[in-house]
Amino acid sequence: MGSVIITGASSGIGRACAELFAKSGHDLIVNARRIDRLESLARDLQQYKIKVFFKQVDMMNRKEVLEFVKSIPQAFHPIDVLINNAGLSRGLEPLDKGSIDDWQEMIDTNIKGVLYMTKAVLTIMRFQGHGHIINLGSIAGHESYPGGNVYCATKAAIKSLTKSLRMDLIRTNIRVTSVDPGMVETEFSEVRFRDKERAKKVYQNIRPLTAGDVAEVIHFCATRPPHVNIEDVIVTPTQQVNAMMNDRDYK
Ligand code: 8X3
Repeated sequence: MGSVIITGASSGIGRACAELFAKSGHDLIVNARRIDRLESLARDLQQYKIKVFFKQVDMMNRKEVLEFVKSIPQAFHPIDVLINNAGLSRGLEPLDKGSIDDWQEMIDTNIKGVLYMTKAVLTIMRFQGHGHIINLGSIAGHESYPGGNVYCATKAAIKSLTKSLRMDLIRTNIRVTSVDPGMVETEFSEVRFRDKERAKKVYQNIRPLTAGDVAEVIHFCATRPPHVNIEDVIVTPTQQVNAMMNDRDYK
C-alpha cells in the first residue's frame, strides 16, 4: 500500500481524510499553512502506527509547493493518491464590491496551488506507472450563486481541469476524480465571512454534511479496484437541493 498526499490537512475535510486514510493503514504526506495544527494532527495519528511526513506549505507559493514534493522521503514512495483539498472562499459580495486581494487568494490557492501540486506529483506518478488524483471541487463549480462569482469560477475551473487531466493521462494508469460537496460545516464559512456569528447562521436549521461525510466519499473513490474510476461525485446534505436552495428556503 502506497502513501497518500493531502493538501490543507490541518482542518476540515483535509483533516478528516488524514484520519480516515491513516485508520486504513496508509502512510501520509500532509501540508498546511498552520504548522501547530499539523504537529497536533501528526501526534493524533500516532495511534494508527503509520508514517507521517508533514511540512508547512502555503499553496499559493509555487516554490514552497515544489520543494514540498521534492522533499518527500523515499520511504513514502510509491504515492498512490494525491488529494488536492486545500482551498478557500473569501467574501460573498457582488463582483464590483469584492476585494481584489480576496480574489487573488482564492485563485492562487484553489486553482494555481492545485496546478503546481498536480504537475509536481504527476512526474512521480508517471514514473511509478500508477496513481490517483482526487480534486476537491464543489457544487459551486456546477452552479453559480449570487456573490459566489470568483469562488464559483475557481471551482468551475477545477471541474474543467479534472476532465482535461483525464484526457492528458489516458494510458498512464493514473485516475482522476472530482468530489464536489455542497454545505459542509467546517471553517469554510468562517473563513469566507471572517465572522463566526455570520458563519453559524449558514447552517442554522439545516443538518449540513460533516467533514467526515465527505472524507468517506473520497476514501470510497480512492479504494475502488484499479480498473474503476469514479469521475465525479456531487454530495450534498439531504436538506440541500442545489447551490442556492435548501430546506430553509421553503419555509
Ligand atoms: C462549498 C459549497 O455551496 O457553500 O464549496 O459554495 S458552497
